[in-house]
Amino acid sequence: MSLEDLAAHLRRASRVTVLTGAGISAASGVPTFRGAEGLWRHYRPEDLATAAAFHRDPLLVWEWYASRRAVVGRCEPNPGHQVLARWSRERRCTVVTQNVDDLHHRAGTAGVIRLHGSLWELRCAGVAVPGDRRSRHGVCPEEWRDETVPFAEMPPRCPHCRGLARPAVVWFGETLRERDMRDAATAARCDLFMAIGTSAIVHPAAGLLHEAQRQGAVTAEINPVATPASRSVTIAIQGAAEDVLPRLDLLLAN
Ligand code: BV8
Repeated sequence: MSLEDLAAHLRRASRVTVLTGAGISAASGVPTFRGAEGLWRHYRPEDLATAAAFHRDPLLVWEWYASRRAVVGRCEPNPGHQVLARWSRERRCTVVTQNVDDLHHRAGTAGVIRLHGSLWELRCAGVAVPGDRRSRHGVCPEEWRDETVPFAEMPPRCPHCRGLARPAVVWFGETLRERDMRDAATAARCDLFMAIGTSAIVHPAAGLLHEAQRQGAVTAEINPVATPASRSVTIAIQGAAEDVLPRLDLLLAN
């Protein structure tokens, strides 16, 4: 199955859903998770992106998030983001992302469903800062956006109770926000489901492709390498998102 076949399905489809992972931001300079560049100070992401790691050493976890914010803050959306942004505005597709870099937003993508939160949003961790009697836990704001790099203070504090703040992301072992899961399940009821730049390993996000397939959708994958999903999709395009999406867009224009 070729890129032309995928373009044909795109032309015919009325409901298209795209699930993106770290691979779509690779060309922007955002390190992916798996593979050597995913490691930080010899920690695997799964070691740091957990509530247990945060309670064990909140400063270490915040230093990791601060280093990712510093990197992502210097990155710009790439042609892959830009094509999906225009398609979303033309109501040609719904974008569901696992990424916390907000590059889809910065590309102007309409109606992005963020499954795992954002590096640029914080919330109260509901715990006092160790040894700081001033900090107490009250009725704190749900979440707030903070794009300052570097932070004024480390670890960042809840502006309301001066307790610890935490990144407003979904950590391993934490459930996704019900609203996001519901919106993603609705989006999986589509004619064409495309998985772009994801290793299709992390659940429940990886399950969405099988959910869409189960409901009769044609499925496609864009990834330079094979993933656990490659054998089950209708069309597997081995290539980089920042190259394949503009070519696909051109085919659609003809
Ligand atoms: C949960 C936010 C209820 C934080 C993230 C079922 C089976 C097995 C395990 C589980 C299961 N259900 C639950 C689990 C446990 C766990 C899980 O899935 N573990 C994995 C490791 C096996 N899931 C959870 O804990 C979820 N919560 O289920 O709660 C529950 C609780 C307890 C027990 C049971 C149930 C929460 C998951 C969310 C975790 N948070 N991020 C942060 O970012 O700091 S996940 C994080 O990692 C990312 O958001 C993303 O989702 C994932 C990384 O995956 P990818 O984005 O795909 O990136 P990766 O680097 O892996 O791959 C990049 C791909 O791009 C590669 O294939 C590469 O070839 C390709 N590529 C590279 N360059 C390009 C490219 N493609 C295109 N173009 C290019 N240029």
